[in-house]
Amino acid sequence: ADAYPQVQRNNQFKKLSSDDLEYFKSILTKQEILYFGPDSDTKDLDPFNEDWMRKYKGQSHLVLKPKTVEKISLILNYCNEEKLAVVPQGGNTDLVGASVPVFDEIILSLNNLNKIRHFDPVSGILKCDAGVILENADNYLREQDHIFPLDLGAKGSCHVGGVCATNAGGLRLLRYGSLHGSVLGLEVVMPNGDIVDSMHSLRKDNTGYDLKQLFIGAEGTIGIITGVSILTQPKPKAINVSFLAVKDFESVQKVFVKAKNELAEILSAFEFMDKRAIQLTKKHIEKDTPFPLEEEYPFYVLIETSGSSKIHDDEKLETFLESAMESEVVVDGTIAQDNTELQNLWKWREMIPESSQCQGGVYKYDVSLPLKDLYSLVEVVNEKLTEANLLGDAPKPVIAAVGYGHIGDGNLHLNVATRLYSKEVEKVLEPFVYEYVSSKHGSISAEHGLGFQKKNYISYTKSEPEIKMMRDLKKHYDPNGIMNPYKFI
Ligand code: FAD
Ligand code: 2HG
Ligand code: ZN
Repeated sequence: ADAYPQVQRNNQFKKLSSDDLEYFKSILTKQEILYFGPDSDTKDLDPFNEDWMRKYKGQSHLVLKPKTVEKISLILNYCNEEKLAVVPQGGNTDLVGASVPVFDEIILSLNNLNKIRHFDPVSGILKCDAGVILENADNYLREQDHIFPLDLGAKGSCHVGGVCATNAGGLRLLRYGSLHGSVLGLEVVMPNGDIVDSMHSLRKDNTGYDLKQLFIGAEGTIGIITGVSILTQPKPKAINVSFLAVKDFESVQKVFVKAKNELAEILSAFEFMDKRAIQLTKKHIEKDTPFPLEEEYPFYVLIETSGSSKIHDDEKLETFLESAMESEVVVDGTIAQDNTELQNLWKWREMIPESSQCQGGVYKYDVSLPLKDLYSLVEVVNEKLTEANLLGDAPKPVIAAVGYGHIGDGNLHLNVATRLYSKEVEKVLEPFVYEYVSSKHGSISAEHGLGFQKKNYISYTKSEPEIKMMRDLKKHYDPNGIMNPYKFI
């Protein structure tokens, strides 16, 4: 309660009793229950109570890790009857405080529901449990000459069900599209314990409402996803990565247009980062940057191509780069010569979230903005923090405010890396960032969701009728409000 003075525990939720525990023990094995009594230190539950950024921490004493869908159904039915609040949890890599309890909610972890169910190599459709780790699903698919249609830096921990619950976008959305398109079916346990089997494997199915969409991006506020049916993609035979330096943000946009036109069907990622993001990452990973940082390169772009013919793709990329450098849209560039170099170039992009988080604290804003306005947010935030005398060498709290993200999706990540979490810094940033995004007709959450962090700010992007419709849906399916309370809805 002290940690979150702005919210009160809802006393309509029951506090866990010994009878409740006895019930859970009667349906689960010892390996499926992690419990620490009311007077005990819950330190061993920190990995479940605390989020990846170490910004949010709940006080749950109980983690349930059921191994079957039927047990999840029994648990939810009981919690609903008894009015015990529940937080569904996947890999706990969420970045908006959605995956951890706020008070004493029971954590329902999907860690033990982790089997691949079926793969059809002809259609490319994978069916798996929600708790399969994304990287494990991708490795399994690679053995079958396919890939998962989503990739992100947290792949070693996040779950297939977790990425669906957040509707994660990731690094190749521009090529493979959103999960709203590639997920073909879900299996869901509703708050009353009903199991809704909607594990379809049809590309086309226009028979009424597309119910699975209700759970994709719902952040565990309506039901628990237990199974996922998803269209996967053939494994590309040739991958190239090129890292480019450009002189201003206008050139980032010019390179993007050029890449769409000239790399066309083989373009699989178009990411950008500013110089400050690279400086921060260099400090963290202690490696030599692809280009000397003394050069005045304010922006960097990572372009990936994926195709079926190496000779064809190499030629296309080289021609593209030559002409981009000739026309001075690109001022410097390198192409990975082998897989190790390719991985190293990707590191300069994928390590930014960790590099901005590990210095003490980080304020993360994940926004959609029209491309022409995308970087202006980073500039105004830097100005505001400087004006407030909060940015610079210690003891100032802010180390750097950096910008990077998925240009192909119009998605900026603004990370304000700090030496500690500070209310003073937060006050400068919020609600300013949300107001700014709203004034440009953007979205205050492009891909990470709303969670606890943005619970009070949804109206900056959604209208009153839209919010009402969401509330009505929530009330209808979760009348006792037990699913992931205190979050955005
Ligand atoms: P959790 O963090 O455990 O949970 C996320 C939300 O989903 C919570 O609300 C939780 O209650 C709910 N939930 C989880 N599992 C279920 C389920 N089975 N049923 C119902 N609800 C459930 N996101 C992007 O979009 N793009 C990126 O490129 C990206 N990169 C990242 C890189 C790093 C290093 C990190 C740490 C995070 C990144 N993210 C990114 C954030 C992203 O939201 C998560 O990594 C991922 O989507 C969450 O999956 P998870 O299994 O960890 O879910
Ligand atoms: C990414 O694109 C993720 O790397 C994380 O979405 C962004 O940490 C962030 O702000
Ligand atoms: Zn992202």
